[in-house]
Amino acid sequence: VKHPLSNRWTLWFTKPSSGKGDNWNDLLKEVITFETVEEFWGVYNNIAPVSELALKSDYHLFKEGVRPEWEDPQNKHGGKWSYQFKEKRSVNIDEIWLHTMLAAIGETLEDEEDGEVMGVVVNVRKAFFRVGVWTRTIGKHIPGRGDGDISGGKGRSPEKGKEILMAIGRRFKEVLQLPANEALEFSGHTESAHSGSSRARAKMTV
Ligand code: M7G
Repeated sequence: VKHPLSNRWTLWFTKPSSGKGDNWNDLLKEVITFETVEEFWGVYNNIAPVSELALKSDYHLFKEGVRPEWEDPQNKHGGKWSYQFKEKRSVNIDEIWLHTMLAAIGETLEDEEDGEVMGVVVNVRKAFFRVGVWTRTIGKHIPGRGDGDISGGKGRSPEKGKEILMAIGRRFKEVLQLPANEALEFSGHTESAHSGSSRARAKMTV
């Protein structure tokens, strides 16, 4: 018996850059799409754990049809909640990433009708592991999408949009088992793209 997931999910991998000539598009690789719990474990049991990946690698687990990029139509008005684990030696990143993926595919990060969660990401960097949840909106009016088109066309008020994002942040913080005094930060992708890095200024914290 196979247990279907609510959505189909695609795993992506960013290869570490080998030199200067590589651009983002050459490094980002689609790995596999799955739609059942059993297929998820099959994939999980056959890929390298995060703790064994080289520096500058990423895993991205996104809803099928959404590329794990700022430029994707479903991401370009969005942002992400993220946290950097700086004590790389003491943190169990494999367990943290597993819990993050299970929260995504088990749809526990949001109420399903919210339709905000696009995917989850882990970045392996020299000074930290960064784990993030990408959302479709930044919880406010998106300019240029027509009259009254609030929060990406879901007919929400900016207050409601923000509340939904805050709830996702709080649930993600629980998944990461962070102490209350540690802050998860939200930032819009537009800022990330402009600053040339994900280390953009935080708009919300939880
Ligand atoms: P990062 O991996 O988000 O953070 O971005 P880091 O600075 O901590 O490593 C690293 C670099 O990868 C960026 O400066 C971009 O050159 C590239 N990059 C990352 N993302 C998520 C994207 C993306 O969505 N689109 C494009 N075009 N480049 C990206």
